[in-house]
Amino acid sequence: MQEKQVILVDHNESGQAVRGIQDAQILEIIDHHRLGTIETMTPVYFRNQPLGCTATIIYQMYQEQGVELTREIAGLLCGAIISDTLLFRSPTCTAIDRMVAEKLGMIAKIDLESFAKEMFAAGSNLKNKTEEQIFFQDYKRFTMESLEVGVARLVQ
Ligand SMILES: [Mn+2]
Repeated sequence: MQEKQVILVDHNESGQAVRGIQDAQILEIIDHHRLGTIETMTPVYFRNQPLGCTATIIYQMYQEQGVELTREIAGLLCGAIISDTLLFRSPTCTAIDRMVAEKLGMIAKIDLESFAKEMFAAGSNLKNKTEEQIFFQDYKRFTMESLEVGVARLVQ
């Protein structure tokens, strides 16, 4: 059977990847997190930049390839930057993230402040969610030496 070919985006830890990742062929990794535990069988295209959001890297790749962004894609990438950087307030946010989000906001024709407010309100709405759903909402697994560690947090 032909192995599935995957590109890991926004993560590089095997514990955070989709189930069955050990049987897949990883073609590329595009990420902004610390280096984790992924091992590959072959050399891969690996792009890791210390920015506030992977969407900022994706925007750069669009620019490098000379591909125009549609309004929809610009809106999605902009939303990702706002979410990851908590509207530029997270300590990992850089001036590049901010500049890119502003450009994307212009293409998508959205006002960043009000868009962010709506997004955060929707994201922190716990109505109709079970305790389990709330707990695992932002759950991430990390491998530290021989330990498997899970971190869950609730951003309010
Ligand atoms: Mn991210």
